[in-house]
Amino acid sequence: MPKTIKNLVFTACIGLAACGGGQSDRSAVTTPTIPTAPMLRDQTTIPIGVALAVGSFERASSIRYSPQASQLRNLAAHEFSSVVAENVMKPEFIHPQEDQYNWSDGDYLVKFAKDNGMQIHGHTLVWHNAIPDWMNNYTGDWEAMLTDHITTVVSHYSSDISSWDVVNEAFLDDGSVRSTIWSTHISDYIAKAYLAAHAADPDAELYYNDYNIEAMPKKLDAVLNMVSDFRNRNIPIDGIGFQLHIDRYWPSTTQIRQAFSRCVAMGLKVRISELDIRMNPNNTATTLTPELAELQRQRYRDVITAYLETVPYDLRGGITVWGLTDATSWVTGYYHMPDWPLLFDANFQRKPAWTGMSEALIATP
Ligand code: 9MR
Repeated sequence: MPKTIKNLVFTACIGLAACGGGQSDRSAVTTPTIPTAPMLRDQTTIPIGVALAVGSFERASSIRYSPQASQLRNLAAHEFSSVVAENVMKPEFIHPQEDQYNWSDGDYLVKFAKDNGMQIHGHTLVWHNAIPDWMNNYTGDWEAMLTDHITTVVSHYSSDISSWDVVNEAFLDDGSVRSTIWSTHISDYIAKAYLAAHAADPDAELYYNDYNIEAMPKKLDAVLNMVSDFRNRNIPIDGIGFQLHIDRYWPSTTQIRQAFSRCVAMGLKVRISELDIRMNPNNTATTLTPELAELQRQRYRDVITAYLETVPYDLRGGITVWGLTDATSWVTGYYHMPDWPLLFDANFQRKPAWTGMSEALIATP
């Protein structure tokens, strides 16, 4: 596939559209923080995505409400060709009361993406986390409630969202089914979720999304057994999302290649859906030294190369990183230690990690 490096006129247009999405911070239009070219999105024809914060509860990183919102939008629109909501399309935020949906932030993300020629991937319809209280405490017909949620959300976005994480993280690392409100109250809930999503938008690509499936073969066994069972029963599923929340040591690229290959052998699409690479998993570092940054460059390059060499073009659902800058990654808050897992630093500058990803995209069409 030939590479296209788009010209600076096009790049400038993207910048203006990116700044046009909000009303509160027009001054940022005159504050260029973006390198010129080539952008990641121009180095490949597969979707290169980023998870974006949108909600007011994500104020530090929100592309809508943060004081740096316009810079965040600029960076996202220039470098990436695909977006996913880091949080605002999860049930807790999009369906806060049984009779109330909150479309505002999700619609904002969709408009931003469309204004900038980006695809939108939906995340996520069914998960054990980010559930509103009313769902947790539900006393009615659970299957009807879940079907209604899926139908309403997928239908609302059917013109704009072409792929969904339908069920997220339904298995434990040992391959057993995770016990959740859904498994407790609805028999065969995973299959029912895919049927409901497909009925609401027959054109949408439907993914199963999980972490550690690149590293734990028994967990991937469970996912692929589910796919085989679905195929026997005519239940639609198109692909597997490998979150790839990984670190500098673990897992090996050999393990990652083997896991991708197993999906490819079954004709499944494969997305890298939430990529980030922790560089301080043992809490021994206090800064990203040049040596660590170089290791991260190589690690990003090797992981992306593994994907491109293992997954044939037609089965590539794309690569998405889980956040824009190191300053607001979920990783540091979750693990309570310093880290720098993403492609851009706190000042919106490309890191060596960016170079590693770029090297892989350019080397392996
Ligand atoms: O990055 C997300 C963080 O802001 C949220 O607090 C958290 C809980 O909703 O979810 C994080 O994103 C997760 C994603 O939705 C599913 N895979 C794991 C991600 C990191 O925890």
